[in-house]
Amino acid sequence: METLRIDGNTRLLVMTGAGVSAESGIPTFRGSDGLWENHPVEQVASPEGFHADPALVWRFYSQRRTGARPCVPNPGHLAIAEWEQMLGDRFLLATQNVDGLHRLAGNQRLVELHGNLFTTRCTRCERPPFEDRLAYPEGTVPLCGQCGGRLRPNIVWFGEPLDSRDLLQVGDFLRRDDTRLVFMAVGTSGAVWPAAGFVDTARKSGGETWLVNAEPAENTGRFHHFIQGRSGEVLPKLVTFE
Ligand code: BJW
Ligand code: ZN
Repeated sequence: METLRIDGNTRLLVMTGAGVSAESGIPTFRGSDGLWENHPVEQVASPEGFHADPALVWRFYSQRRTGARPCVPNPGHLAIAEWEQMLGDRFLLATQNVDGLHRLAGNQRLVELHGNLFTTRCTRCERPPFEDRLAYPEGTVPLCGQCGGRLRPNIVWFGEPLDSRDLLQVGDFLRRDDTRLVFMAVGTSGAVWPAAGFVDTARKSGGETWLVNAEPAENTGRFHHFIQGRSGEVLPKLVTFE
């Protein structure tokens, strides 16, 4: 297997997707049929879906919370946490995952692009998102204790913009010109934007690009290096620090 050499003049942006948590027991999105109880994912992960049937959407997220709660980081997460320890401010992790496992593994220089499964926010008032690990009873929609409005999962759904501060942080890191840039995508199908386009921004900044994935992704051709395999097996052996 190829190895990635990182010296004192290199910065590393890692971008992860559902595949990195698969070995922790969390199902991926497009691996099987992309359906949840016969509903297309877009129906339960979109503002239109929430508007049409908020109780159904809360049932979906309550199940996801119950499924993810007992899961723990796997060797792939732990390797990425170690890279942050080695690199400090020459490291950034942008994840599409909402399961919180990177933080549990120890990553702190972390951007959660699509939100977090264990936080909730109000659809009506400006109250900031708050921690919420509850699975709500079937058929119910929780209401805000401060304004009575409907609460919703703090997740970025299809058609919703990502937080501009998050995108700025990623963009700034990619465009820094003080060090050599390496961009690595792990466990992601490359189907969902804007994360699928980070590889192009990295290349425009002169970065070297790596993909680690169980199968070829939609944008494999955009990467300089593709390592096919499970992230829990590949990542612990991939990087050598010089
Ligand atoms: C392993 C493995 C192992 C398995 N080891 N590998 C064209 C251009 C640009 C944008 C668009 C476009 N068409 C449509 C859009 C917009 C849309 C989009 O991208 N749609 C595509 C589907 C076409 N994007 C959006 O809507 C985003 N917002 C946006 O663009 O806003 C613009 C805007 C601006 C101003 C105003 C308004 C709007 C938002 C996207 C939010 C995505 N949210 C989701 C759902 C959250 C629900 C939830 O979690 O509950 O996030 S979608 C779903 O996909 C989830 C994931 O984070 C995301 C990515 O999936 P991921 O991680 O890639 O998982 P999989 O399952 O697809 O792939 C796993 C991979 O791992 C596989 O390849 C396996 O082989 C591999 N693997 N085991 C290593 N052990
Ligand atoms: Zn409120």
